Amino acid sequence: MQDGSNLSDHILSDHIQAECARLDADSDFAGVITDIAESCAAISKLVRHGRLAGNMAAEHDTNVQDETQKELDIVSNNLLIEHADKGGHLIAVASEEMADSLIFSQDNTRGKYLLVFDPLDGSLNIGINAPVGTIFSVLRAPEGATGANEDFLQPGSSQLCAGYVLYGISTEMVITFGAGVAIFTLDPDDGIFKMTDSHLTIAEDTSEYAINASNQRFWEAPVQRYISECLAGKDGPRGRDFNMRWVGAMVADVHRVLSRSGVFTYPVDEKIRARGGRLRLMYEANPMAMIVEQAGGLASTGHGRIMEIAPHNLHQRAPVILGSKNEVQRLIDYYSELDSNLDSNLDSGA
Ligand code: FBP
Repeated sequence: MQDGSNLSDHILSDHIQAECARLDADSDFAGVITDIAESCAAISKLVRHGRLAGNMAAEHDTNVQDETQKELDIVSNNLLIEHADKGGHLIAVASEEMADSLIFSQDNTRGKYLLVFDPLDGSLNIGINAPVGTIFSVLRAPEGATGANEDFLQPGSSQLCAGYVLYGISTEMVITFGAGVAIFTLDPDDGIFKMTDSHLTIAEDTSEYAINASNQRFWEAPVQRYISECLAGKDGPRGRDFNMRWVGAMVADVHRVLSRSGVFTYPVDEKIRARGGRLRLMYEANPMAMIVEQAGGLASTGHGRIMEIAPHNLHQRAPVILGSKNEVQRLIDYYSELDSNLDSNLDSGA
């Protein structure tokens, strides 16, 4: 730090104040982020207690995505809502776990912001004591907003702030306000998020990728080509060996990409084409895309920038390819080649 203090002397609340001043944002905006941090510290405490806190992997009903909710999904969702409601800085929240937005105020007495989140990403990891996370995105409410679902349907490029909290070996918040990415580690001794990286950047090149390879038979041609070239290693066209990792929680997989470079992909494939992809646009793809772009990486569907998708549904899904610039660009190029071959075939009537 310029003043000679340690990086970890810079705590999250200082950072929020500094970013609010830079953005000329009001105190409600600071309040929104503070409430998220408090909720995530509470979720972290529960996660750290593991089975001592009860059976957090116990199954409940299915959510709007037709996915079984776990106890920790519901508890995390409730914690985020309770803190947001008590804080009083939001018009409404929307969540993976709720079909529709939850409106706190229709009379604009509660700030001008909307919060959308995946309260507990990577739910299947709960039962195996593996990393999980929370992903969030803060939007400005449009003029005349009531907090209804439609108010949230803004492209990722409109996000004011995006972040995630990884409940891993330590609890870390990775956050961007649109001018770089910072990491704050939760100090278990005093419960304060302290800065541990002020300017996270993703290396442009990488030899590591992440994909659920069990879907291989459903992949589109550009993905088949990219992965087969990686698998061919030194003997193939890439001339070097690649490594593969898959944690099965987007937060943990993207965190690895941010920490040591890589490409994370959940592309659309034949199995999930009708749904538009696997990962949710508003509270998974968009916030992660903003973080990755702010760290110098790329985030694409293969056909365009994730953050330029015009959403039509709170829970819509999107193909995701993100991470180290040069590798993501290579995959985009493979998609472009396929698209232009299809175009020229159509032109020639083939
Ligand atoms: P949840 O938010 O329901 O947990 O699902 C999202 C997710 O777990 C991502 O975090 C992860 O990247 C992906 O699903 C894993 O998918 P798969 O089941 O194909 O491994």
